[in-house]
Amino acid sequence: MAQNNLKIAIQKSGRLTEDSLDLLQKSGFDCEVYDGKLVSVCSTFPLEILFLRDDDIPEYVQDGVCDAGIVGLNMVREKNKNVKVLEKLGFAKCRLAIAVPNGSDIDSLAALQGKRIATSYSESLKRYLLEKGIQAEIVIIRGSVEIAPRLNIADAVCDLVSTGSTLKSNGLAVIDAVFESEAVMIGREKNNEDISSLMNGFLMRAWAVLEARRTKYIMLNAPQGKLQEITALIPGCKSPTVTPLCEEGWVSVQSVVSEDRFWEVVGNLKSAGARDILVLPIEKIVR
Ligand code: PRT
Ligand code: ZN
Repeated sequence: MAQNNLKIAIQKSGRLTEDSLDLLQKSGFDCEVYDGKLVSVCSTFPLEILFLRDDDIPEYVQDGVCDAGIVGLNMVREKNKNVKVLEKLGFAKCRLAIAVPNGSDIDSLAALQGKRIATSYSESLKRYLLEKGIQAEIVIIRGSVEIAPRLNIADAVCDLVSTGSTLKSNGLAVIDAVFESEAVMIGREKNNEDISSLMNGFLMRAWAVLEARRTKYIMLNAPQGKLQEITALIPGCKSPTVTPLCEEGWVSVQSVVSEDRFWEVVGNLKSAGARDILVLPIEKIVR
């Protein structure tokens, strides 16, 4: 393996793989990927991508086998290694939830006292129950946790839920959530000088893409007399670009709007008199 390359671990094959590769590729880290490949060396940056099982990534980052990793926050919490969450990545969103069979007399966290809960997230569940003062038996199961109540080996389950359809099709309903999760970029608290400098370059490129994904570029026409009112409606818009239009009394305004409040802001702008609102995706933002 080449020396002095930054090493980032991503999941080899699973729910995180495609979005992790997409983020790296959009950030300008071109690499060759094909089935069975374990390491890929980037042609555009001193970076090696290691393809691993997601369970191993927190420990490998902690121990310096790799310098950064993309993994679910659920895995970071479960493994409880000495790693730092550098950035939330906005994909693979889910929550670790506790569910019981429909019709069960367990209807709250408190009612789990003395009951059996099946999970593959035993450490996270153990910490949660301790924090909430609930004493319950944790039944550790690897995979297909939802079936445990039907087999009468547990009264409840604690598993990751995204759409909720797996729980529903197994006749289970959520009664409590342990935490929310999404894919995150992790690293170590401290790195040597060489790795630190590579890491800064790597993160600057990734942040530029992540920031762009969270925002849209907006262009609109506004009556000059309403300019102040209209720009005040654009959150975080300190100095929009304002250009006069041929039509007297009208100006064109350009700014960025965050994706999560987008429709609310556009609705308000329209009501305030903005016209011909154009919205464009942004490729990268470097702050
Ligand atoms: O082989 P390797 O160990 O690398 O992969 P894996 O099989 O352990 O992991 P994988 O690929 O299944 O999941 C990787 C990561 O995706 C998880 O650690 C989470 O961070 C994230 N993620 C997001 C999910 C889900 N959503 C999810 N819904 N991981 C698993 N599920 C499962 C859940 O366990 C349940 O069986 O999907 C089912 C529920 O889905 P819904 O949509 O029916 O609610
Ligand atoms: Zn795994």
